[in-house]
Amino acid sequence: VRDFKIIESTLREGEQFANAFFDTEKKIEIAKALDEFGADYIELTSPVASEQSRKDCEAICKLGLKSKILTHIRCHMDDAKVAVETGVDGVDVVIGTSKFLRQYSHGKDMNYIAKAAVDVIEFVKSKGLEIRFSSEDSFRSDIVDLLNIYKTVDQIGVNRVGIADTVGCANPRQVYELVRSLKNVVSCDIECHFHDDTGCAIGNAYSALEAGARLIDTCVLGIGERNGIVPLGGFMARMIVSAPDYVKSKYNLKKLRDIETLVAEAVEVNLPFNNPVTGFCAFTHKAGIHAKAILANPSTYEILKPEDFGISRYIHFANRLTGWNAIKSRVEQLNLPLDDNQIKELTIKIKQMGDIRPLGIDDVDSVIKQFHADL
Ligand code: HCA
Ligand code: CU
Repeated sequence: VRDFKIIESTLREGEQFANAFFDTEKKIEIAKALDEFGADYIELTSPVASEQSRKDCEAICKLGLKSKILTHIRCHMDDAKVAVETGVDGVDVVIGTSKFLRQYSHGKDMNYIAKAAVDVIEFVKSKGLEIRFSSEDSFRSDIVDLLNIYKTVDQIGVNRVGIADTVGCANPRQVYELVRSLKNVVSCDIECHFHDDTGCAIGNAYSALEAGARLIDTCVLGIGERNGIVPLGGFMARMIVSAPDYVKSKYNLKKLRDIETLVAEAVEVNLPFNNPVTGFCAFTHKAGIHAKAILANPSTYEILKPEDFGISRYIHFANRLTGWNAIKSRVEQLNLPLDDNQIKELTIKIKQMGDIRPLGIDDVDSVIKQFHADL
């Protein structure tokens, strides 16, 4: 699994997050940050969503970013006509294909969908823009209907087709099978969009790539409708393990924390404590056994290297699970000359204290200093 691309949708799917309101300035700041990160594509809210959405789309297109700019529209000529005038590099088109969406959303049958798709695709292509066609709720759509529509759009020529797990119902095995089936009927690239309602979004993205998909939709912190989609950071964590050279050469991973902080502040949430890479304890090692091994060789208990993301690891020494190697490392940081036997004796003291109450770093530092002074 390598050679994948990211369609960063914080400024489209992410705008559908409950707390999101991005003014023009904030959108530009986020777009620039994603560009610096190396996002292959940045997807923007439909220009027909609102007057300001259209203006913002035009403003971002004028920034001259390296990332390609896309907008996202319904499979409808009215939308396509507005989209092609915004200055975007490409248009992502989507239409619901499941019985739920056909019945309760747009009310159209598959013949109508095929005809609308062909019209919109040919129109967007005639303007020299990239075009992606995607079904919505792909995993609850009829597989024969799906493969037929994809075959049709692939034959007239599209840059990509997309599948979307709109309700987050799919599991990695189902994803693998659908992408495989799709690969048998289309020659263009396959893009995938996974919601995280059942916690499978990153796993599904990985499975899609294994099956031969090339593009994954992400949002910073995974924000989006309901509980969102594949998070950019967690996805990077997954991929750096699988394709380290590709990921490190292509994406500016040291920007991740800043981008997450920027978006978290914009939508008024905290960085999740258990976030891959940037969660406050993602590189904190606590138990004495872990600390000892980490000090000897970080790979013992770390699959990700914090330095790849510009983050440092932390040895948690102020607790009752600590061990003398962790205390020794702290003593060295404090620049106090204690030998190993003294440190072991000191460690027993600290563990005894830790049995009585939670310890702070300051607490333990003063115990260490006092121990040294009393020698
Ligand atoms: C929605 C649409 C979508 C579209 C995905 C895509 C989904 O907001 O419901 O175009 O790739 O999840 O189906 O985000
Ligand atoms: Cu979505």
